[in-house]
Amino acid sequence: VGESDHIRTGLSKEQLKQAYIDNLFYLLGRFLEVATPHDSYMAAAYTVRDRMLDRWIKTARTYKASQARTVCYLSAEFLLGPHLAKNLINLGIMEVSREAGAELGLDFEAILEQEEEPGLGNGGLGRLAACYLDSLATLQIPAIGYGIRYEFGIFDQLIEDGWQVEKSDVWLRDGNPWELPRPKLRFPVRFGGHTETFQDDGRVRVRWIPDLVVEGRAYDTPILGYGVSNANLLRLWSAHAPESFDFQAFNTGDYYGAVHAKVEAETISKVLYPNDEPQAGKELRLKQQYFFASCSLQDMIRLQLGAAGTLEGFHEKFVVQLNDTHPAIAVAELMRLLIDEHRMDWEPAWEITRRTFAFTNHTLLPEALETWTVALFGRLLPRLLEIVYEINRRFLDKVRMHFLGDEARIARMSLIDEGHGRRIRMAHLATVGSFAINGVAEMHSELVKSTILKDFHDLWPERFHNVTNGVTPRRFIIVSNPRLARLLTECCGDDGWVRDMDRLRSLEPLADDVGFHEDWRRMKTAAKRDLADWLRRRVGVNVDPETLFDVQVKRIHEYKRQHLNVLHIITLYERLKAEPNRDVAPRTFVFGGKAAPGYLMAKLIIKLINSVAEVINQDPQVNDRLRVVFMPDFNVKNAQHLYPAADLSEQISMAGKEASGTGNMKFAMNGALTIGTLDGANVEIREEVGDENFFLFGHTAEQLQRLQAEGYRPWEICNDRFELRSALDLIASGLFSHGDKELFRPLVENLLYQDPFMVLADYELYLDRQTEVSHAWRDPKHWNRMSILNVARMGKFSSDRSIRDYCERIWRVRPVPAEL
Ligand code: 26M
Repeated sequence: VGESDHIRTGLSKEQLKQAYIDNLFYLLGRFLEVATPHDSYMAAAYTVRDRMLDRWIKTARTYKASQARTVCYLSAEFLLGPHLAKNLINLGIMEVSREAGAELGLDFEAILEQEEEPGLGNGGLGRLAACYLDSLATLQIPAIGYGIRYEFGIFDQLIEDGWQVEKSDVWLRDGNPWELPRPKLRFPVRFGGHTETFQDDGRVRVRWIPDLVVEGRAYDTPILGYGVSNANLLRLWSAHAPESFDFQAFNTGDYYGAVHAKVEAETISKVLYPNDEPQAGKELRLKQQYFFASCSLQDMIRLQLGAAGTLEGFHEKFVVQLNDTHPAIAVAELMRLLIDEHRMDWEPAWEITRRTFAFTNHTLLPEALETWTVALFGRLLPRLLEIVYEINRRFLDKVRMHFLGDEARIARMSLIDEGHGRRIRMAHLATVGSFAINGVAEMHSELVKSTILKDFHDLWPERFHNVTNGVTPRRFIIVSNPRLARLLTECCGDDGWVRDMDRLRSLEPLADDVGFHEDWRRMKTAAKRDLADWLRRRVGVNVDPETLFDVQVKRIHEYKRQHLNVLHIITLYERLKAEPNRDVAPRTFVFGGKAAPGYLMAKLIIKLINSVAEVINQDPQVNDRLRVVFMPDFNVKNAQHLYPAADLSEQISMAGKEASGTGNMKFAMNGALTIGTLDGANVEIREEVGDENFFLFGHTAEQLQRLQAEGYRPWEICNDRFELRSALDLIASGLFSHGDKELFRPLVENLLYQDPFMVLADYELYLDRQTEVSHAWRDPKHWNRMSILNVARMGKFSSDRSIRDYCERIWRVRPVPAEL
């Protein structure tokens, strides 16, 4: 029997049917007639997984034999989204599986719907990591994703009485068929205690005596490439008490103490922190960071010693990308492992370390830059504090020499901020320990060099790079928008665009083709009907697919300015109330996004959106032309329904604040037009699609800076702008809060008297541009032309391009194709 005939590897319809029934029977103990939808999902998942394992093993063999450098992507978050559909696509068996399902009498869509997504991330940063895993595998790059196997991912969002309510995300409840536990792959991680020096072979060495040891256990998930045989590895660490604890308890009689230690150990990987910016340095968060950094490095060292028998040349076999500062502690941990555990001297250890790491910054917001108090850091990781001090001492000597004792600069660059109760600056540790530092969009990378890391750029200009973010067309076109995918394949003659998105340029000539416009309109309308159905069933609201779908979905943050969008809606509402027959383009406004549970202003913005929705949707004078919907529990699975249906994508952050944005890319590559500021990757999207196909508005980052420097007085803007004042008054009047004048006061007063993200400064420009959007909408031919050109010109924003940039400019790695 040849391999392709095998029940676990074959891709024909008959083989898939056979394998499904086999898995249903032998893994789930069920048969077709009694299988629940969840049983069916599990059997389907195992059927797909079998086919992945074959590729995975062969890939591992190929990589090992090639001796190529491995990219290790260290990230506290991986927001993968549902696996099943994505893996069917990447295996190239979506259609044949659908047919197999039909012949078995299964409801294929219902099976896909069963999957609970692994929400192991907050938003952009975690989703980017997932897109990069997809592209790494597709580009056949030897790579491992390393992270934390949180038992509870990002909370599920409920909306009750317009307020966000958080529910814990028990994603492992029904089992996870995509992962393989590796019980024998485990590493100890120490916490607390103290250090001692001792003599060893005439040299002084350091021993760390911890008061807690936690064990990290590996759980592996295969990550398939698209249309290739390569399958890479995502290895997530779960925290446990080492088995010896139980014996200790038995011996000392301290049963309670042992149980307590076990609970303490297991707490480390219990829950994802639901903030997308760090606040009050939480001890558990630092433990999580060190835990997964240490396990991952120990694993790399194991692999290196297994293959080469020596740690010399480690940096030639591994390159470690730090996804923001969350894993930056790895810089000090690799030093510790090399020096304390593998008895290396400082200089060669530092040489290896500095040539191993590269660091990506994802934010400029000062409140989001991670620091840890020396007190907490030293108590939890005493040996690592010593190493950080030594890295700093040697580094500052260099700075002193280079800038001849420029004391102010030395204080600014130190790894220790002495100004605010002594804190370790993790971005500085990451920068000093890396051979390359990058931002995530052109504008952001320039700002990194000129603001937060300016002093470092003065010292090492050659280490600074830009790699503009991208998103995977596999998930965000093929899985989420199959109609568009089919159309694109038809136009291009084949599906080559999926791996080479620049080929979509061949659509440009069709932008004026009447027949093609008809196809485009049909596709969009169908997607909008699907979304309308979904919203009716899931959210209980009716929307009209004929209206302009105006969508803003992303985490709720003041800097992202969802409230600017709301002010536009209220102004439209007031205009219609004042002039009921006024001719406005009918719109459906869709919002979605989670607020950090402790971020009160963000939660109040959600309440405001829902309150405005309640009033407007019930007002018969306007509700044929205005509708407002808040889609609860915005996550990857739900998001997939939105991108295909959006006409207008809201990317309206305060200029200079959004590092890149990636939702902006997902919308534009599905044919939505963007209304946006000159911020993050918006700048580059506009460059690519053309100024005339992008609704730009707002002050530039420099203009806003100048305004602020001159003394920004938002209330004065209000005095001049009647409609703005009136919109704020309407909120304050209690119209949207059943007469309660207090409810939204904090929000209104914040805008009037602080307005830290300059919403009011951009209000008028935003409204004017929105008026143009409405005019443009009235000319469907023109609108469709713009929409087609957006899709045709978004090739740059495939994460394949981003990963190629990393490979060529930073990692210096090449594809290693695996053969089946
Ligand atoms: C840190 C400490 C404690 C708890 C949470 C955190 C934390 C978690 C996520 C901090 C930041 C986090 O993410 C920031 C983020 O998502 N940044 C976004 O990254 C995207 C990918 O580069 C960009 O497109 C977005 O512009 C940027 O906001």
